[in-house]
Amino acid sequence: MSSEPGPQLLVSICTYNERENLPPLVESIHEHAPDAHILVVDDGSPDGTGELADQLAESDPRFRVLHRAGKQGLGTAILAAVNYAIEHHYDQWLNLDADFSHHPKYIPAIRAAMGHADVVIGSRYVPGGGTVDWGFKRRAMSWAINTYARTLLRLPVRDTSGSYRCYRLDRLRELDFSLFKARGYAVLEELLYRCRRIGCRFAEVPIVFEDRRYGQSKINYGEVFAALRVIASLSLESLTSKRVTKASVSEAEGVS
Ligand SMILES: Nc1nc2c(ncn2[C@@H]2O[C@H](COP(=O)(O)OP(=O)(O)O)[C@@H](O)[C@H]2O)c(=O)[nH]1
Ligand SMILES: [Mg+2]
Repeated sequence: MSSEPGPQLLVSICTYNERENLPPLVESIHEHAPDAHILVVDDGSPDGTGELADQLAESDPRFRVLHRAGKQGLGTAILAAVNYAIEHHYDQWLNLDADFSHHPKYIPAIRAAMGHADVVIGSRYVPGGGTVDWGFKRRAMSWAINTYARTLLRLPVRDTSGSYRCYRLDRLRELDFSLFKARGYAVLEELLYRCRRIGCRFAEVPIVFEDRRYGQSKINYGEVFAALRVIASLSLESLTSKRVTKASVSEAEGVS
């Protein structure tokens, strides 16, 4: 039997008021990915999620916490997580929501699919995937935003808006994150768009998305409209700009 270590995986969880969810979620991640490190990105949650995360980190060497001052949105929290993963030299980065909508039981299948892909999506919209207890309005909204993003950004995947994904960091290191336009939920579509432009291979693994166990959703109409705007602007950019990677920026600026 080979004793080669597998790729070093960082699992990130962005949190805002997820106190009840965090301990069972961490336990479940350890169960399904015992070798992975976990990073919590907390935005000063008023319910004390950040302090709870610090307590967990004291007794768990696989656990890290990033504190940010005040609620700055899921998009920038995800960017902070990828920045951390790149700076700390991990091989793969997997993000999931804190509320058990993204159950850690799918992590092994997602990691297995990384064998033939650079980005693996935990997908609601491939056979075997789905959502539980979603009303018509929520299903229609999700369908609309996915169709919109897929079409405008020419994304070769079915689930473009979920954050349950694993990325090969060597590919993300090629991206120039200073070019990112999105700060809100559209960071998720923008990551796929920029990965497509550098030729990443995508795969989707079915997940069943269940509604959160505790607490409340933080998404609102303001976030949705901001996402629609950013996706339209990226679509325009894709027609005009060749600047996606650090290398292409250097070329454009005449740096060798
Ligand atoms: N750090 C951070 N996490 C956030 C913020 N907004 C949402 N989250 C987290 O992002 C994940 C998805 O948020 P959620 O409200 O469940 O969105 P929904 O599933 O689309 O309804 C959860 O883990 C939230 O705690 C934020 O401003 N900062
Ligand atoms: Mg949620």
